[in-house]
Amino acid sequence: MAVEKTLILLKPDCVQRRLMGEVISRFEQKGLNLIALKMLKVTPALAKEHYAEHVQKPFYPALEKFITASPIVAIVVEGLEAIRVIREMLGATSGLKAAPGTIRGDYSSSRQMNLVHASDGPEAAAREVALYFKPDELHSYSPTLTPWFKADDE
Ligand code: 3AN
Repeated sequence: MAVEKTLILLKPDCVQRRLMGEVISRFEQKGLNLIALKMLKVTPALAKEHYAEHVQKPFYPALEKFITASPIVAIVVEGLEAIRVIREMLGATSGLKAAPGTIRGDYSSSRQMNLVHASDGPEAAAREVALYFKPDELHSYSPTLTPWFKADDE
């Protein structure tokens, strides 16, 4: 099992709706480590880099308007299979389709205002972490509770 880093964004709707603590708590309670965290305003240029795969799509102007409308929080989370685990914790892209018990399923009723972004694979994670953080802003550490989250041979 690989220890992975993944980029999380608490999107403008998450910040505005006072759900930052709730979402961060879920990652902490799962046993994942937050190793970098900052609040920032996404510029149109950063939005185009982040959403490079969507820039040509008809919905992109609305997506850019939304993601640049209000501050976001960027977080790097580290943990075993963190990329897949967190995508599953978020649920489907649309809050209307996301399963109950997932973050979007519990708190979102929207495809655009779906509260949280998470990298969808190892290449995206490496690219996206580098978009928001310099290498010396990442702070890996071993929590003292580690022996209580999983057995040594897992
Ligand atoms: P996820 O956040 O689950 O990785 P992506 O990367 O496919 O989802 O989409 C990112 C954002 O792009 C969505 N939150 C939504 O705002 C917008 N988006 C994606 N697909 C569509 C679509 N078919 N129509 C409108 N907006 C879309």
